[in-house]
Amino acid sequence: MTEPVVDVHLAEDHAARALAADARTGLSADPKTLPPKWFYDARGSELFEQITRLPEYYPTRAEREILGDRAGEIASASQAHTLVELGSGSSEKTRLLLDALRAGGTLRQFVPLDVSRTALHDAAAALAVDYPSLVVHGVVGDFTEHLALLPGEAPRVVAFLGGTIGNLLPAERAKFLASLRDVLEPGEWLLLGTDLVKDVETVRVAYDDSAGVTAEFNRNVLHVLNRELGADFDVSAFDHVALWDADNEWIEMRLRAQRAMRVSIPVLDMTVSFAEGEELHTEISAKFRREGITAELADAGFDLTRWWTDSLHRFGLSLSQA
Ligand code: AVJ
Repeated sequence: MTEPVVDVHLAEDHAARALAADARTGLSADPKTLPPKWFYDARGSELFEQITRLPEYYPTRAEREILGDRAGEIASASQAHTLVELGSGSSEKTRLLLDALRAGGTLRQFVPLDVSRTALHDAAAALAVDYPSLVVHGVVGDFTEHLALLPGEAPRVVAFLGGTIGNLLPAERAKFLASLRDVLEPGEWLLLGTDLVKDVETVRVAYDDSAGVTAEFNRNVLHVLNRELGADFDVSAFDHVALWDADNEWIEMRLRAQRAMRVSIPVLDMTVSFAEGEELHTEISAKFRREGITAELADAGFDLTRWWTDSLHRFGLSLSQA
């Protein structure tokens, strides 16, 4: 691999400012809310890796099964010169796509976009050995804000995997898909992973595993606030809650205060009170149906041309054209 280029579209202190702003807004709201992107410090990313290996957490394995079966079809349909990956996917899934595009003879460039500069450098270093002729052009940025700057020679396939689109609220999803469509040329591609609606218990235990890893992952956001904002959350005084919202067809994670408390957040010059049993909302993870996601993509100007699921119909992967 030639020396990787990394464009930085985030100021050095962007993360610190964004976290402070999100915490101020979210902890003043009713109900209290924090965006899920703040789970992923080094410890949170490691806990998420552990989650992907839990027996109850099926999405990662289901999506990998689909990619293993369909990467060749994705490569031949798209004829992509550039693979763009939004968010640091597991390098294993990335490799399935890179291998297929290379075998098809079209691959030239890989553009990973992530908020974490270290995640990008690690990804680039790991690929350097096995893809010597691949041009890697990493972008440090937030996929909800920095799509306009996506480099890469057309036609591109933009991969947004893992079901992460389900962490956005419907209005945020619509905005994200429309802005992605805006930056693509007609004929370019979106490869989108979406977890599917299924029996409630299967979903619930995927977000409330028996080993308690997801509970630790959820509580980790309070450690992040303690470290980054000087807060004094008693992390062990919050219970992990995962509940299915049948109307919205999403699973919600919350942190429930075991007792009344006051938490001081010096960096924000703020004190936050929790009532006993009060719940801090930390994540939604929407589950999709084929018709629903097809319509959302169409509304944004994408034509869903291929749709695949794993053998147990738990997860959907769609290939859409701008
Ligand atoms: C990485 C966003 C796809 O929503 O399933 C895992 C994160 N949250 N367990 C998901 C997560 C709780 C995950 N995504």
